Amino acid sequence: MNNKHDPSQAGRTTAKDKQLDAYRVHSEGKKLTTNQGLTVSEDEHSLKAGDRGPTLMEDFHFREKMTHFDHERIPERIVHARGFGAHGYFRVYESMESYTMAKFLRDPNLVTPVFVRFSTVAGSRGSSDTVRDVRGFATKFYTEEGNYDLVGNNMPVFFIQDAIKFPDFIHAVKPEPHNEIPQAQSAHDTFWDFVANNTESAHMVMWAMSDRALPRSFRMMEGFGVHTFRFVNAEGKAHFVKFHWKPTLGMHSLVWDETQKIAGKDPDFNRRDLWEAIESGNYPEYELGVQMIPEEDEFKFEFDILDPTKIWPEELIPVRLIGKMTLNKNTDNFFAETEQIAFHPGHVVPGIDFTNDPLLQGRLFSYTDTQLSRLGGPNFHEIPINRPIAPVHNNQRDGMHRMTINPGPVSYHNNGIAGNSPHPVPRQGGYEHYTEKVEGRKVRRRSESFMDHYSQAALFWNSMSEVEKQHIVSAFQFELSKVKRKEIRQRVVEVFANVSGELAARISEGIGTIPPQISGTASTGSSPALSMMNTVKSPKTRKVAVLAGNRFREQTLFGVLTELQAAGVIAEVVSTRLGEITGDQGGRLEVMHTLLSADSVLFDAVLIAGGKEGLEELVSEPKLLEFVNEAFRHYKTIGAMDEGTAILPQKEGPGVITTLTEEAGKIGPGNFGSRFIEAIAQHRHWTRKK
Ligand code: HDE
Repeated sequence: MNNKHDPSQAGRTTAKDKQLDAYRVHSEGKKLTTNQGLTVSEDEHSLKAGDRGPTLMEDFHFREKMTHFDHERIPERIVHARGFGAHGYFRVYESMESYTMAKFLRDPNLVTPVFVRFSTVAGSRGSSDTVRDVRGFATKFYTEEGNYDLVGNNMPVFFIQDAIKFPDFIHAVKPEPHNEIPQAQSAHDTFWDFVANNTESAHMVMWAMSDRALPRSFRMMEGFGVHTFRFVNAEGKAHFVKFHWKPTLGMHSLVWDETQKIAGKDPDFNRRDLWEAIESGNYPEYELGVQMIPEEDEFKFEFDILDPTKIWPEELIPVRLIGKMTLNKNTDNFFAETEQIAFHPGHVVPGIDFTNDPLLQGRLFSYTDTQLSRLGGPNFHEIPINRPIAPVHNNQRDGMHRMTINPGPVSYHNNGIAGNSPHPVPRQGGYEHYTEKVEGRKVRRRSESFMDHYSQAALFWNSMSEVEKQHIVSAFQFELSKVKRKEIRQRVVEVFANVSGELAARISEGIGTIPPQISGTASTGSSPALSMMNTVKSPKTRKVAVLAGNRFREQTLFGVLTELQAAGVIAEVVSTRLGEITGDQGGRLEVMHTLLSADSVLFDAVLIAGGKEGLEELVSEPKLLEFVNEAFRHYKTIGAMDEGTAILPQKEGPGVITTLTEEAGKIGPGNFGSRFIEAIAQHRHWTRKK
């Protein structure tokens, strides 16, 4: 049963956590055994005929150990192979019972355990985190009424409108089949050939070329259910609904050059960030939002509300924030939890139903099907991470890896021997599908109302700030310049001229294509909610590299470090060698990184401490200036105190905070700390001239 109390206050224990506890095995201080429970006396040497003789077949211990090892891998997910998960809990703010029967959305006292898996889509399990890609955002709610899965992405639309095209789209974006190149990238011929020939992808391509595809952190991106679902209340009244996750830290992205460097310096950048945030008690939070349309208003909009390539602009249909999810516990075991979790948009609870969105309809088949080969059979729901906390009783039996022992002779319905149990529960909590009226001829066709491929792509473009527009143009240019076939590049520019003549003309500059003579745009509308510029700005959990050496100026640095800590900023000292450095008055600081192991791309901001001697030592390493200059080029906040100001590429400008600015010529902290923190909260200083 779900906890009635807040798990963050109670040792992070949820009903799911208690259930998992039954499967956790702690081996500290225990004897080594085989899988049969036999105590092992020796684990270094195989059983041999003589010291230098052959290994014997009868060495059951060797055979068992090696056989298990030989089979330790399972197929990676065909899409979303690289992912990272965490446990948490969800609570609704106020009862949503006038819209939905779902119990976890009706009772504000109910704490529902969740497991979330974030992922990239195209790359293999071992690819890097910071590639240009859509991010998966899949949530399993372990509710009292059974598991509910909200299997979403960090972008609200999709590349295609009908599930039958999914294999084609994925084949096009994955590495090309003849040579398995390139890994985890859309910058290649087949992806862009698909885009050029399947114009329904235009809107989603705009999102994929935007900064949304480069999240700074899983903690700083939105999530979307994408499809239109249905809420149904106890009276049977339905509302169309779209789901949103809004991160309380706001939405923030990396810059492209930075993502490429991080991919080499720390391929685990996003997963490490999530892990460390949870370990240090900075629990990521997301508010759940819903947009709702009463059933009778289905046809009141310019777009078809069932088309998954369309958003419902927030200015038209407001997002109502109805609850909050907090992630507060890392996994104990990546494979057992993150790798074996099986999501499915068809895992629903009473009060949540589907619509006829043809993309959603196809997904309802695919997700169980894929687990059969990935998790090896029909009993994957019995794997601990997948088990509902609600009891399971049915007549399903047997199959690979069956764990449950169902006593008794009866495994059919209707039966007399077992009093007809387990028995269905009509109209008393049993799931009943919404009795939507459906009528039609069997056709392989797309509705006419799905045919507008460009208006919302233009809406997205129009809603961007100039900085975001420039990033989109550069992304198109980067990607298309990796496309070898000239005719594909040309076709892509022609397709996007239908979105905006300006966009096509700007992409064309520098990639040798000829933009068609179109100057208009498919829509003049805009939706400010689409821009990331208007997001929440907070310094919390931002990482600052403190460049300091021996005899650093203690008086100024210690004060600022205290202020940073109070603001929730994480400061880590980078110096020439690990160990401790000593300030000019004997105070000490632990060095976390050397210039050899750290890079500015792994930090949000840089702080250069004062102190002539230490700085001279730092500057003797060529990497030091590169560190500062790169942070500057990536629009990051740079703070410099006292003599540290000497190594700034520019002494003033947006996001450059110094002790000079206030009291020119004088050394002293002034209000440096608060100005530095305020600048960090801005995330990036886009107006900086370089
Ligand atoms: Fe998925 N998708 N998908 N997808 N998807 C899978 O299921 C599929 C789509 C999404 O962390 C697979 O268990 C089809 C949209 C996420 O484990 C597979 C179509 C959205 C994850 C599958 C779509 C998603 C998946 C592969 C077109 C956003 C990772 C492994 C109709 C709303 C879940 C698996 C995790 C995973 C099929 C389109 C999100 C093959 C056929 C749209 C977040 O079943």
